[in-house]
Amino acid sequence: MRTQVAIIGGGPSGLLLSQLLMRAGIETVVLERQTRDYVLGRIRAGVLERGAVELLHRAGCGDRLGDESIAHEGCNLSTVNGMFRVDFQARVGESVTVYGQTEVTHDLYAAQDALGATIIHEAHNVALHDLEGGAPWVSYEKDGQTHRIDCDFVAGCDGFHGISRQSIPGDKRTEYERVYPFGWLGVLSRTAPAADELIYANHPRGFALASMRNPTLSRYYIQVPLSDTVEQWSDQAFWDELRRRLPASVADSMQTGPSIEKSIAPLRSFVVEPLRWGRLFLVGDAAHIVPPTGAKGLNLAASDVHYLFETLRAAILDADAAALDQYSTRALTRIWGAMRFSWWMTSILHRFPDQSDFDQKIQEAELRQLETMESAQVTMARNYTGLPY
Ligand code: RFL
Ligand code: PHB
Repeated sequence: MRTQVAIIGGGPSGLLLSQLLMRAGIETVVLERQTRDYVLGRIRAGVLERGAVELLHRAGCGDRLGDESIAHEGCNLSTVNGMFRVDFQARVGESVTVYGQTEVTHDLYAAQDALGATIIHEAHNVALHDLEGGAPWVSYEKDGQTHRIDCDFVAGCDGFHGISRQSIPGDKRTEYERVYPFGWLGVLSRTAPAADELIYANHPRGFALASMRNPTLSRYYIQVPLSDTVEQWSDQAFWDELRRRLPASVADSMQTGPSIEKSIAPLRSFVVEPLRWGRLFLVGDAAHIVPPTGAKGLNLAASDVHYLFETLRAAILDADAAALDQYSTRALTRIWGAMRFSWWMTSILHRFPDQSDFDQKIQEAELRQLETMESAQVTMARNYTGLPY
């Protein structure tokens, strides 16, 4: 088989890139290791920046998003001293959009189906070849047979545990990493959200987040030690702990119910540089991971896709080979901005096991500044609603 762009990974990055390229008249093939149902079953992000929303509209898959999403003009931060709100609209004239990653992925699959896209699921042992030359190719196994795809470019959209990043020789890439000493236990429940807007809570027992997907579907998280397992946490234990960490006014009236999904995610900051090796380009979680505290992972994946789409379009349609050199630098500037913000949100909201009294006082001072200083709120609101592309 031959195509112009071979895309490894059929998550949001890979599908959105394929969708934009196909609409520009560029051929793609997407290779995904899992089944479609498995990809659609993953519960992840819930908050979209304007840039991501606009890109989804540009890709022709914004109809349901336009109808069913919820605009949030601010969010709440809860501390031992009470709760305060950061008004995004008042501070920077922006909002965010609440719409689940599951729905985004669903819409992307529907749009890809409508274009007749080639998406090969259950593609195993994907390997990348001759990335440095002018004629790269990709091999994979399916149903016991080995297949070959010849292509002009490879987009590595295969997430943090994919093979694309590993295909860059170790001495040609630099990895920057911070691993946090805790994880998030998340629960999805068919209950009305606890509040109209998200609540990020800093509590002596650990961080908590009250989020949502729609008026009847809620998403909650609590900080847990990395040694905890999902089996240790009954629904009742989860709700009891969440109630302790949220403001009493919210906890007392919060609806609870059976969990539809329950999982633990570790928290990590990670970036690889550069994002290009010959004809391979890394996109989304394959290139970087942020802790979910800033709601940036999916949004960064979208901005990477935007930059790579522009790059490939210029290289393929306008024969502008120089454009290929710009992707990594352009994307990394925005990536490090989101890295800083996600690290900062994580550091002011969680309890660290080795936190000294000094660290504790600094954290309280950070939160007090955010509560009382307009300039601090402007910086937070600008980052949360999304740095410019
Ligand atoms: P994905 O979604 O991991 O998709 C990669 C795809 O590649 C496939 N794959 C392979 N395919 C072929 N061959 C191989 N060797 C392969 N290896 C892997 C995988 O099966 C998969 O289908 O990466 P992508 O597309 O870059 O998208 C990134 C986002 O999924 C991620 O950044 C966000 O979910 C992060 N995130 C959040 N982001 C936000 O912007 N806002 C949020 O509110 C937010 N909340 C979250 C989050 C992530 C979370 N978890 C579980 C990590 C909350 C949580 C709890
Ligand atoms: C979510 O709804 O899953 C969510 C929202 C905000 C975050 C992280 C996750 O910062």
